Amino acid sequence: MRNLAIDAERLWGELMETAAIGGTQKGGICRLTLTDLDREVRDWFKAKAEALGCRVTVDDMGTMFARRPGTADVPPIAFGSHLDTQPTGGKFDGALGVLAALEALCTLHEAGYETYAPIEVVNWTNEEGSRFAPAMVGSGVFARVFTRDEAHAKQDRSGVTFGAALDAIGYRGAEPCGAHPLSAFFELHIEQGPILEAQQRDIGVVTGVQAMRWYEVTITGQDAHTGATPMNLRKNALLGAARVIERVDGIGRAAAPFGVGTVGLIENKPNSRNVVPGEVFLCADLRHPDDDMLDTMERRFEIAVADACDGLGLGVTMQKIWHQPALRFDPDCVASVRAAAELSGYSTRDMVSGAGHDAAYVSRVAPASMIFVPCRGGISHNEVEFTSKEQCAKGAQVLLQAVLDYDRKLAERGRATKNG
Ligand code: HGY
Ligand code: MN
Ligand code: MN
Repeated sequence: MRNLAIDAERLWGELMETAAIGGTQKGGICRLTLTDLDREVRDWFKAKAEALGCRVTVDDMGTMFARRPGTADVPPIAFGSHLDTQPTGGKFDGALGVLAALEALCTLHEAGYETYAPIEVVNWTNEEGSRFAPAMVGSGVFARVFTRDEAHAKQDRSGVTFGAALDAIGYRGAEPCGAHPLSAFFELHIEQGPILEAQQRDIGVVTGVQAMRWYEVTITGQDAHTGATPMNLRKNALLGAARVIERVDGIGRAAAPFGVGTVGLIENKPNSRNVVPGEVFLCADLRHPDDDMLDTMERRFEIAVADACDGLGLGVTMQKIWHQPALRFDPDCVASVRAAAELSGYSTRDMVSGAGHDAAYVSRVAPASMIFVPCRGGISHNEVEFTSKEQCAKGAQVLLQAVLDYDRKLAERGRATKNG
């Protein structure tokens, strides 16, 4: 087990190869979920996994499972992440987790190493939540947080439903999402923040994920002529939105050092140079490691929206569309990650994830944990996102060894049960 080592060059080559599927001028990736580009990278993943002798299955949310058999008839130890990206995503967010798992499985295959449990690489559908909100909807249905039907009915901003988009790329599988027991799940991901790089640590041992909530707000005023309408007669929805955006930033700052508040999506109608805007749609994102503190932020947000709109005679509707509580990962899985990093001789630090990940939902139905590697300047959800070949390789090596460590524990438990 000790001398099993992933192939850093092969992993890097596949990261760069798949980054070209939806590659952008600035070196990032635009590969939104359930688009033709998503289909293309899915087809690439399926072909690679089948070439390694894996059986690839797809569930009715489009999530893909590539299974390598083990010696025991137990649920698989899974590892993976997502292949969809943000519109201005980077090369590593999600892709590193799927391709490192594929690389680890390839390493086992080439060594003819027999694991106790089956090993399964997973590509979760729609982790980003950019085209279809909320985020992590494939793993969310898998964990029964959302129903399959409500997920399929979600519409993108042009009115296309999730279900129709899934059918359009031919990835609506037969397996009911969630009818797929797992012994454990491990996810490798770039940190997407500045801590590991600043502290020059190789590996983040992720012990949990912070709480996060999304709110959709529609502010209504009145379209009017920018030249002929006196200032005191206006109902300017965009002015109301500007005040809300400022207040959301203030709510994040007031919850320092861990609270964050952002408005990242806004649609202004009619968005014409000489029309006072009559309607604005925006989405607010509030997060904090502590649920009670996030409740306080949520109350402040509700007050801020009402204040901003009442003061300008604007109408407003608001709907919370995502509510993900803070969570802690399974101690046994976390211990396997820690043991794997120590075995590999890498420096570590424990951390709680600021970003949401599929492992967060999977942890509701199977023991799970995560591994982080640094990213340059802590920048992610940005085309300049970068993690070095060496850092990717260290993460993949820890992922491989963590799965083998957990597999050994499962085998010991299996033998103990057998011997009664
Ligand atoms: O929103 C998130 O944290 C993740 O990128 N889906
Ligand atoms: Mn991600
Ligand atoms: Mn992301």
